[in-house]
Amino acid sequence: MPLKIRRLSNALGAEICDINIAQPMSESTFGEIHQIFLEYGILLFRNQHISREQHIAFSRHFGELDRHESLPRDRHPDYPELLLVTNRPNPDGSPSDSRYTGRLWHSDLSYTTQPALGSLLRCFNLPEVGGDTLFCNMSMAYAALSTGMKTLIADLHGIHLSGTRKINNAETGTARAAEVMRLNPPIAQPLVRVHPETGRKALYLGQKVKRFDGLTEAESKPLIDYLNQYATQPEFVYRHQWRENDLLVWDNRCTMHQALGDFDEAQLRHLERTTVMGTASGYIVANP
Ligand SMILES: O=C(O)CCC(=O)C(=O)O
Repeated sequence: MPLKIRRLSNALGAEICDINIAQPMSESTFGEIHQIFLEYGILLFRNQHISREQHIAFSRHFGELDRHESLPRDRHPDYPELLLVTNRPNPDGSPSDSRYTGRLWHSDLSYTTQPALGSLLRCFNLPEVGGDTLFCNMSMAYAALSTGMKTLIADLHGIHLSGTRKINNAETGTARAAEVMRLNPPIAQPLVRVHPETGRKALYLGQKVKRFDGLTEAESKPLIDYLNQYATQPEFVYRHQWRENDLLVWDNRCTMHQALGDFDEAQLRHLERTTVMGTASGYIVANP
């Protein structure tokens, strides 16, 4: 029997209903899930009371998992395949390094030469209200551009930086930011990427891009700002309101996302992510 799905928004996303991802899965069932993933860009599985091992095992169906060498401080101490996205303070009482993860529009690991294929984020704890995440469909956004704009941007490469920025006037972790920058030099990525499985073109940008290779920051900024605003307009967006035990899977090759700060930071928000490794893309920039 085909899987039951419920679309999440006009732009992207589908919930796969009535499935327990902890159960052993046949190749044909995963094949169906994979087709839905390629078609809708985001998959939602609700009510997944799974162990960390089961989260990791299910993620492996999508491909080889990253061990998060580019973000060593944010890894789970016992499971390098799990990245913590949490505001739970460290055991010594200091603030969590990952409490502001994802506050800029981005695609995971775009600042490496092997950007992520997909990410599987599982929700443990939520604030009373808010803590939502926005996603946008970058293939849909690309397809709706004018022919002239498509021609103009065809050969541009955006330089993706790994660094963080100040949020709410708080330093997001100077030592962590310095380490992430040292481990991850700026990488130029094609502004238009061809999805290796669907063949569809998609914009590949986000707020970690400050300029295009070969152009100055001042020359690049208007186009970067325009394309980021254009791609994140409501027509292309899905807003996910989390529930505990949600597992959300997204295709980083054709979507961007942003974690919102729309919640009381005194309340716990704790999620854990696996990251599926993608294909090689981009090059190190000598003079960032
Ligand atoms: O916390 C979230 O909602 C999203 C986290 C994020 O941006 C990421 O895992 O890349």
